[in-house]
Amino acid sequence: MADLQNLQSVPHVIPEYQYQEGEYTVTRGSAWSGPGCHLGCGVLIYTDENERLVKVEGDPENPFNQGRLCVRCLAVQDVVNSPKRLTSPLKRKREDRGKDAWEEISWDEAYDIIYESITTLQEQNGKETLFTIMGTGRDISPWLTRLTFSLGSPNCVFAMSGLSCYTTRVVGCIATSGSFWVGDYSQQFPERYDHPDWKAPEVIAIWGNNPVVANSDGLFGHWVVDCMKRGSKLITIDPRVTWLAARSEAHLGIRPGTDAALALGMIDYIIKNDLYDHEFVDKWCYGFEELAAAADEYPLAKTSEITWIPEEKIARAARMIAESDGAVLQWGVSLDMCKEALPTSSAAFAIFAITGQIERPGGMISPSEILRYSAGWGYEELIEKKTPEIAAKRAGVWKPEYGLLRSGISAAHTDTVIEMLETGEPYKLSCLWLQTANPLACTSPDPKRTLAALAKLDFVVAVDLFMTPSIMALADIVLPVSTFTEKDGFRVGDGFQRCETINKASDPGNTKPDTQINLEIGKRFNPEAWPWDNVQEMYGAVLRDCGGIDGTFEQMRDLAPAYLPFEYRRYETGKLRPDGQLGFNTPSGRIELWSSYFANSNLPPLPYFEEPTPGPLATPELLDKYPLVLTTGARSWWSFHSEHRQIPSLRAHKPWPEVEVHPETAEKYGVSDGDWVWIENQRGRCKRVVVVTPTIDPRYVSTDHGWWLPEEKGAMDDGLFGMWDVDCNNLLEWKCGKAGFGSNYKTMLCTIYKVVEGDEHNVWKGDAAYSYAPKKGTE
Ligand SMILES: Nc1nc2c(c(=O)[nH]1)N[C@H]1C(S)=C(S)[C@@H](COP(=O)(O)OP(=O)(O)OC[C@H]3O[C@@H](n4cnc5c(=O)[nH]c(N)nc54)[C@H](O)[C@@H]3O)O[C@H]1N2
Ligand SMILES: Nc1nc2c(c(=O)[nH]1)N[C@H]1C(S)=C(S)[C@@H](COP(=O)(O)OP(=O)(O)OC[C@H]3O[C@@H](n4cnc5c(=O)[nH]c(N)nc54)[C@H](O)[C@@H]3O)O[C@H]1N2
Ligand code: SF4
Ligand SMILES: [Mo]
Repeated sequence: MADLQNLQSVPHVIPEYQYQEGEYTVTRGSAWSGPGCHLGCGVLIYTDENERLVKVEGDPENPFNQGRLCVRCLAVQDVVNSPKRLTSPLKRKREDRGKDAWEEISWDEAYDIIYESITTLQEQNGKETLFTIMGTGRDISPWLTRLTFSLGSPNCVFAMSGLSCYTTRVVGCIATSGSFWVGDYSQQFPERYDHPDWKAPEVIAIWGNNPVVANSDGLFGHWVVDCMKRGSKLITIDPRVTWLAARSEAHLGIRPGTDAALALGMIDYIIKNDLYDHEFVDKWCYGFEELAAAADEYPLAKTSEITWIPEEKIARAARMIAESDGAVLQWGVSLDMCKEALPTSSAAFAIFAITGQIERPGGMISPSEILRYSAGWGYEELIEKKTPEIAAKRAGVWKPEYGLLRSGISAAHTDTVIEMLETGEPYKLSCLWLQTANPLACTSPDPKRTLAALAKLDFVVAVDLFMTPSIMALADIVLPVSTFTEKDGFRVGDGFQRCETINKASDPGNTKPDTQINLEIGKRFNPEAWPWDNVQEMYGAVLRDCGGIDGTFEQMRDLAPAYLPFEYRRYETGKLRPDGQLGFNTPSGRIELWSSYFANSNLPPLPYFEEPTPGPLATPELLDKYPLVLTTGARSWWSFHSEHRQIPSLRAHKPWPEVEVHPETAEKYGVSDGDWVWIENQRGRCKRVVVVTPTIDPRYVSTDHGWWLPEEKGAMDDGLFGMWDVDCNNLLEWKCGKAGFGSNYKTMLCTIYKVVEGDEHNVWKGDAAYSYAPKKGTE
């Protein structure tokens, strides 16, 4: 339980959160939520006398980012003030779906239509007929899950196949250790690098992550560089030579999708060479012998053959981790984006468990959080306890092999939702609330299949900052949302141990914050579940219910950024378990290398590797036509997923989608730097500009994701803002791992060839979805 008095605040030179600097009002706050980022860096927001946003600067007094910002925050005024923003609720007739035929309406009219349409469809088809979709989410998770559950539906969906972002790492860790772990960069201390208990990690293993660009999952990328300046050595496991890889002691240029084999190979090397931490393993690990037997199948030579990494590099990296006094697993989404992602995460984490890198300075830590109000808010109260018969209808929970969905996760299963839309079984999904997601141009694989499935819906509401291909194709009602400079809120989560407030600085015009929209709509449907008069009051209730803090939003704002006290080695003091017993929060009280959590969910209890399919070894029959290994979605500075393409100052840096190709490969395929090419495989193709670079292995190509062209015409018949030509998810498929988690976003096969005159656009004919394809280029 946190108490206001227990929280440590940061002394500010100017104590007020809002003050005057010359002609500007400056508002201190956090950059969580749209546009863009997850991270919530400390910002100073400058507004003029008309409450117009002028600029944003990094807050030098905020320990998190210490004044530093990346380009998307520095350009945020161009997004907030963009003439392309949605500024009014819109409606469109059902028969006009796909056409650019919107009519501006009032908020009241929009709410009336939403209330009537959803009520009618729920009366006809049952409450569960409604589902909601979010993408990566920013600060939306609690509000959207509560909205879903308060409307009586169990179906809140993260639109990725296999929920393959973050969830798999979290579940993989919780299944073995009862907690989620992050690297110790001193982020839990307001004094940061000067805190006497902290020491820099000796080794940071950057695995399928590009921290300086992505700043993902609670990590501000600069911290890695800060630690390097304090002596940390790097290992980078990435098919590309990233900026950090070029500064690493060892770069392991892995074949995409083979990370589980690498992890098992490293475990085997560590055990065979007696490099593991005997004391920690004996006292605090369970199932070591079984793990050793599983890893025994991955000797160095075989591991090297699978991963295409030289044996000596694997050995060196394993040794560096094992021999260090403090090593961090700095993992990224690439570990979630293979089909068998759960065993991949457990295997990678096991390396750090058997080498004892847990709960110690410069190792892996699991800071407690001030507020735990993330995804799932209200599931127990509004669905599980109230309507167990509806809980049993949550998409996917009835499948025996998806046992994990029944073990503390409240998400509906995305791949199952697509099947349900296609078959109408076991029940009909008829209405969708889409908030903070662009499934067609970004989140979901196989946009043709996704569109065909979603186009069957009877009613679709979308809540966004901008018009998108998904909204143009599907929505009946659109609600315009406010940015982080235009609203109040909290920044929590990701193992931060701190709480920041998002503080309203600029005029939102006729837009509303997600929280307010969900509160207002929630009240119409189910006032009991939304008893608060305004969002500030709701935040006070959240503080009380989810943080045990008896305080108001305004008090929290004055304290922010506020920190909880932190200590290391809590498994020795009983502070990692709710029952106060020593050890970890698992049935055995130890880190379960053999996981009873997995076993109880009908899953293999030990980590394992499966060849990526399709892949050069799993589907050799495809190799003649598609000999290159394709990885997608490596982040770039200038955009966040499918956002920012309509912001000229950011687009100027990277005007077109790109594919990275090694010089030898470029020569072999007859393409040069700057050429437009098609990347193609058995599922589809997309257009890219070639970037010839020695930083990628000749056998792989890497391309960016989330592309659409807001400058092109948007109507379905005009090609949905060019997305059919440039969306790399055309090459991906809906196919998740055995347990329902993980999908091959980062590992496919492909070929590349030049775009030639007369073949500049995708032409699709035939089934229902294809009829939505552009007319351009059709005969
Ligand atoms: N091929 C390939 N595809 C991928 C990936 C990959 O690596 N490769 N990565 C995947 C990953 S990890 C993720 S998490 C998903 C992300 O997928 P999404 O979350 O769907 O993508 P975004 O473009 O970030 O956001 C979707 C929409 O949210 C809107 N938005 C932004 N902020 C707000 C806000 O505060 N409120 C509201 N209501 N709307 C807002 C944006 O304008 C945008 O239209 O994409 C996935 N897609
Ligand atoms: N600027 C920006 N920042 C973002 C986002 C964004 O769109 N733009 N998206 C946010 C979101 S939702 C997420 S999930 C995070 C993701 O951020 P990261 O976890 O950093 O993910 P990526 O950049 O997709 O991939 C990281 C690295 O993994 C490498 N890689 C590709 N395939 C494989 C593989 O099979 N194995 C291994 N070991 N490495 C591989 C890529 O070459 C890349 O350099 O970023 C967040 N931050
Ligand atoms: S990581 Fe970059 S874009 Fe994200 S909040 Fe921080 S400065 Fe802004
Ligand atoms: Mo993500």
